[in-house]
Parts: sequence; C-alpha cells; structure tokens
Amino acid sequence: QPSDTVKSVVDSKEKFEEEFVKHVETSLGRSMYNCDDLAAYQAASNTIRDALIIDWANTQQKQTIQDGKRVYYLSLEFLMGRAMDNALINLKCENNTRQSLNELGFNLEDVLNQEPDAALGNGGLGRLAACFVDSLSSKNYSGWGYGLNYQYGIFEQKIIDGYQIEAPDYWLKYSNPWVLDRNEIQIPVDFYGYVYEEHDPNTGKVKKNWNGGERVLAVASDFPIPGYNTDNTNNLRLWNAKPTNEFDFTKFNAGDYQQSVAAQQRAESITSVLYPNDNFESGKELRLKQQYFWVAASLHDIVRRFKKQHKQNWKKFPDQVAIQLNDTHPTLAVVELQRILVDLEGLEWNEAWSIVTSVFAYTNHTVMAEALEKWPVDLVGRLLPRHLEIIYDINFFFLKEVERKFPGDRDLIRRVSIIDESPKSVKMAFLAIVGSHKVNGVAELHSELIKTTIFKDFVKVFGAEKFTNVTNGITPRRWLRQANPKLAALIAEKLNDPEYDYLTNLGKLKQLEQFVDDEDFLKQWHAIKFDNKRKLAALVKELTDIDIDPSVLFDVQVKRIHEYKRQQLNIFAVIYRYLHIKELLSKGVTIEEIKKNYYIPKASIFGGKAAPGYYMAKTIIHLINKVGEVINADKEIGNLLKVVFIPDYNVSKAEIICPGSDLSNHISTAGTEASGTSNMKFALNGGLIIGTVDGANVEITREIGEENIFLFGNLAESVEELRHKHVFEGVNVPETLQVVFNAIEKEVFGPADEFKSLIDSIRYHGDYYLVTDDFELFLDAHKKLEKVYGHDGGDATDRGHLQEWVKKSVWSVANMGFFSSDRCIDEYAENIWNVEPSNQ
Ligand code: 26Q
Repeated sequence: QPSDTVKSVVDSKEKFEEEFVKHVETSLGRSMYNCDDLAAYQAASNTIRDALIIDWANTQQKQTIQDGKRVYYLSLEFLMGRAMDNALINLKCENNTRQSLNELGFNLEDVLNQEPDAALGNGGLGRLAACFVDSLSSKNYSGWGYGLNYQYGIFEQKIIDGYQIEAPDYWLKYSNPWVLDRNEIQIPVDFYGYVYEEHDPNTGKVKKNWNGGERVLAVASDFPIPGYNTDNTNNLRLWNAKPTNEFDFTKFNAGDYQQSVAAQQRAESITSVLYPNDNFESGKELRLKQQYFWVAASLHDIVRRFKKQHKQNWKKFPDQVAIQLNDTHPTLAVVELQRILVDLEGLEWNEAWSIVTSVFAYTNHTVMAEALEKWPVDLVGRLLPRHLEIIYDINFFFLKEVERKFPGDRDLIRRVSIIDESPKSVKMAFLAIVGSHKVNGVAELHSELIKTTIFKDFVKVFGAEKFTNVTNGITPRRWLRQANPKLAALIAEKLNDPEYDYLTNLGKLKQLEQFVDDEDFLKQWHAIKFDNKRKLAALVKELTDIDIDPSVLFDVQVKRIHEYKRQQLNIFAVIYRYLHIKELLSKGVTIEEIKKNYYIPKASIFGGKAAPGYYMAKTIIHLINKVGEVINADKEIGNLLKVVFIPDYNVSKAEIICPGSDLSNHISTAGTEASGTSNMKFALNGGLIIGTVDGANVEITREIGEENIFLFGNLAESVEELRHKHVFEGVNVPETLQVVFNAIEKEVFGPADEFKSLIDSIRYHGDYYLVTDDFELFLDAHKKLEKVYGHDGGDATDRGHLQEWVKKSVWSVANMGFFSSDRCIDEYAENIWNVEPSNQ
C-alpha cells in the first residue's frame, strides 16, 4: 500500500533518508552535494508532511463515516509558530529524524532553525487558538479551525536607537511545506450592492434578496494538525482572497485597463495583512471586510459539508455543528447563518434563530472598553446591506422579549440594545451574546467580572446559567516537551513514564511532589534550569550583543507591550534599583556588601511588540532600551544589574525564554488581564512568578500554593475607588517613584521630552493603571523574593542558597497539571459544545 510506505518514514531511518533524498532531487530540483540547511529543512518537512497527510486523509474519512458532531473554532488569529519540531514530537519520530539527518550530514537543531514562524496572530488570543487545535487533535476530537491565511503575519520588530521599527513579515517567501493549497475549493463572497424584495407566488410572501456589488473568491489552504500519540489529525483551514475570473468588462471596455486590474488587486488585499492591534479596536473598513470574508467562506463550507450528508434536514444542524467564536471578531457568522437559513433556505425566522443560537457560543477575552468592537451602522449598511437589516431584526425581536420579561423597564431596554444610538453603531459583544447559547470568560476572576460589569444586564435577561468560565490552558507538547526537552525527560524518568504519556495526562505531574526532598533530584532540576539559562544568555548575546551571567537571577517580562500590563512599573523599579545602588556605591558601600545586604545580582529581560499606532507602548519600549544602554555601560555596576530588550519576541523565541527564566512578571493592574497564558508557560517550566491578583494568577496560586508565588498589589475590587481618588483628590507619587521621575527628568537616560507623556499620564492624567498605588508593594515583593533566591545564585553544580527556591520550582511544576489546554478543551466539549472524543 503506497500510504504505508509514506508513513514508514516515521519509524524507519532508511525510508526517511530515501524520501528525503527524493524530495531534494525532485521537489527541490537540487542535488545532495548542493543541499544547505534551508534545503534540508524543506526536504525533511516535505517528507514528514507526506506522512501527516496520510493521517489527515484517514482521519477525515473516518470522521465523515462516523458522522458525529464537529467543532469549528473560528479565530482571526492562529499564532502557530514553527510546525516541524511540533510534528516530529507529535508523531514521535524526533530521534529517528535526528539520526537520519546526522547520517545525511545535518544537525537537527540547525535544520529546525530554518523554519520561519507562522506568526498569524498578535498575542494571547492567537496563541490560545493554536494550543486549542493541538489539544483538539491530541484528545481525539473532531474539530477544525477556520481563519485567514495572511500573506504578512505580525510585523518583525527591529530596535534601532532604542526605538521600535516595524518591518513586514513576508513569511511565505519560500514555499510552505506545511500547507496544502486546495485551489479547487473556491467560495464566492459578495460585498456592497443592494437589497430588493421579491414576491413569492407560491407562498404569497415577500422575500428579501441581496445583490452583491463586488465579488471575491475564498480559496482554501489546509494545515494538517497532528495529535500527540494518536493518528487523529484535524484540519486548520485558512482562506486566501483571490479575484474572480470574470474580468471587469465594463471598465475594460471603457479602456480603463489599469482600473480593472486594480480592482483585482483589491480582492487580494483582504487577506494580505494581519491587523497588529492587541486588545484595541481600530474600526477600519478593511478589517470588517476581512471579518465577513472569513465568516462567509467558513459558514458556506460548513453548510455545504452538512448538506452533502443531511440534505436540508436543518433540525439536525445543531447535532452536527458547534461553532466557537474566538472573541467578537467572527460575530457576523451569527448573522450570516440566519441569512442563509431564512433568505437562501427559506426557513421561518424563529426556526432559523433557534438553530443559530444552539450552534454558536462566544468567548470573551477582555473587559476593557477600548477593545470592545463597535461598528458604525453606516459602514455595516454599505458593506453588508442585508446583514444590517437582519441585525436590526435580531435586535427588534430580542428587545421585544426583554420588554415582555421586564415590562416598562425602558432603561434596561436602552442598555441592552445591540444598536448604540450615538454614534450609531453595532455592539458586537451584545450581538454575540444574543446569538449564542453560552458565553464564557477565560479565567475565574474574569468570568465573574464580565457577569458583574460589562454583561450584567444580560445576566438579568438570560439568567446566570448562560455565562460560564473556562480557564485557559497551554499545550504541554510545545510548552514543555518541545521547549524544554531535558526537563520533560527528567519528569518522564521520575514518573516512570518512558512513553511520555503524562503529556496528555498532565495531572500526573503531581507525583513529582514525592521528590521535593530528594537532594539528587533537586540538583538535576537546578542543573537543567541553569543549562536553559545558558541558552537564553546565548540568545541575548546573539541578538543584542549584551553579556548576561547565567548565575544571576533572570527576571523576565515578555508579552505584548501595553499600559495595562505595566512594563512601565517594572522598568521604573529597575531604575529605582540602579539609582539606589549608585547611591550606596557613592557612600562607599562595596559591591559585595550591596549583594549581601541589599540587592542580589540580576538581569532584567524584556521583550514584546507594541501596536504600531500605540504611542505610549512605544515610549515604554524606548525607555527600557535607554535605561539598558546606561546601566549596561556602567562599569561600576558589573553583573549586579543588566537590562536587556530582546527584539522581535515571538513563539520560537518564547520557547527559549520560558525555560530560561527564574522569575517572570505578570503584573497587570488587577482586573485588566483576562487570563494571561504566559504565566502558565513560565510556571510549567519551573520559573516562579511575581504577579498581581489578576487573571489566571488567581488559580495558579490556588493550585501551586501561595507560598510558591510572589503576589502583591491592590485587588480588583479596589481599582474603581482608587481611580476615583486619583481624579478627585490627586495622585500621590511615593518618594521612591519620585526619585525615578527626577532621574528621568534630569536626563540620566537621554532627552526627557521622550518620556514626558509616560510620567504625565501618571502625575497629571489620573494614573489609570495604578502605578503609584502598587509601586512600593512591588519593591517589597522583590525584597521578599530576593531573600528566597539568596545572595549567590550558584552555578550548575553549586546551588548556593537556592535550596528553597528550587523546591518551590518543583512544587509549582508538580501542581500545574490543571493548566493543560487538554483540560480546557474537555471543559468546552462537555459544557458548551456537547461533543465527545471519538475512539481512535
Ligand atoms: C479588534 C478589532 C480590530 C482590530 C483588532 C482587534 C483585536 C485583535 C486582537 C482585539 C483583541 C485582540 C487580542 C486580544 C487578546 O489577545 N486577548 C488576550 O487573550 C488571552 C487568551 O484568552 C488572555 O489570556 C489575555 O488575558 C487577553 O489579553
């Protein structure tokens, strides 16, 4: 059987090598004498990809025969990172491949490093979608992802003179071996045009029709998603926008060739670039076009698949299809499905609506007002005239229902209306709630907050049961096994699990607790961390030319740059530390005394992108870099303090940074970070956390114990009052922070103008993110944790004072099992989708 031969590359080195050479010579048209690492990456990827495709085809066939309910995860972002290493791990053929490549004269790591990141996402929300498709496959669910195949992913960040400069990320420069272009799958999507009424002589009713004015084709690209330890291989289908074949004859005949070609290019612009905003809504027309293009193509694909099996037996639709809306970005899907059922399939409004609401569920990822999508009614009406009518009808029937339940409560009706009156706009979150049977937040605190603040009225209208929580998770395949192979191996050994089955049963980590007093084990544990720190130091050296000593405390904050995430709090504290050290030195206190009595040696490591239009975030990046320049050049300080900004933070860099961290910062203003997921990545890799009582930090604390995390800061319940106080009684800048502001204003870190807005936002504009309220609490938390870390970090063999720290690290990892995205997916399956895994 040919498929068996292809699959055997996974188990047989001979077969792998044979296929590899074949790909070099045929697919790439090169010879083995002229095969560099890039060509080797492509040939090896093609070889593995062929095997994957066999699994993929078998899975799709099996799922079609089983004819069970399928889950569709609609996300505008899938932050996948690299595919090759992940495929080797999930197919369990990493060792074979490593050896085969060696025999062919290549080094696996060098080959893996050739792969560009698939960076089709901004941050947390996009990476969550990537973890979810991994878990759907690994846990044997039938589940597809639907998204867009952006030509340009999130921009590449360069740091020049301390400023962020954006460069385009043209990740498809070379052909992508991990995608299967399905050029035969073409779905027409219309925009603009007008609505007209038609009298149906059969029913005597008036029918609404939409005549689109601009047509674009959606063409599918499929990414097979292999599961770990299973043949189950799901599909991630990403759409490409292509012009239709019909040439624009009117313009062409009018002699306007240029114009007609331009119109064709306009089509392709829809999937050309990912919007680089994270937690901020920009309201651009092209963004709305992207949303509808993607939603319409995906729904028509889903409906077509259903009709092939079940004709027009629409009652069965909710037994076959569950659609999860990743934030409000795909909310037009609700409207589009209602349009398909009513306008195209001729169902009654109510029958259609009950199908729609049983199919959809909505995940909210933020409570911050500036991130909630609102589309101007004018824009929606122009781009999608029929959809706007349907939105008005949905709102009309919904408000009628509210009026029936709460007669005369005019104010309630005004508050829950999907249409905002001034400026007239569609509130997408409200539409998503009304169109779904379940709404979930992404961590306990967040899910409580949405019920009591932004969606409070909807709890009153629909009841609390409609609102639920599914705490986020991460895939341990990528974030433990792939990122930290040595730690994963030590754990496998200790759990007596040579097959690494714990990676799909992460609760087993609990067994590590029995080794927490085992000297040898602690030594090994620490040695692995030290080794990972060395690798991180090498990355820092390569990217910034800064030397950091792996025996100092690595204090890391990597994530999107945002005022609410408070990188400014972190860098202000670093500045305070520097100024204090300088003062001590000037008074004759020696470095040794400082290390002993004040500060342990540490490296503050930052990384993350700012949205290109987010001035304040860019200012924070600039400050970090300028502070780094001054401190790192200060000969007096030596290795007592270093500050680095790692440029272009992305998934593949995170795989090196997370395992190499001693301490990571998750210090958002309480109530603002919905969950956070990097907190989970760091803790799973044996790093400790300094954090606020926010997002998933709360549940991490509950799982690992509060003695193993360094929490500080005001609580979410106090935030409103403190903000109010700032506005009406003024902001009180503590003396410690004032010292920092003074230094910045005295131009210790370059021209003060550059940082004026940052200081002003705190001093004069109400300190919305409570930097002044939490600053000294942050310093105190550092004092505490530095006592635990000890004054001498110790090297690979000598743990110095690290005993207590290492124990906390083991204890944390042992209790992180809950944060597997497998658990998360099981919860969605049971409480929201009503699906079960297939028995493979
Ligand atoms: C909206 C409109 C127009 C353009 C862009 C956007 C947009 C894009 C991305 C809005 C929001 C996002 C991303 C949000 C995000 O990443 N949220 C994070 O989701 C994580 C997964 O649930 C949480 O862990 C984080 O707390 C949350 O910030």
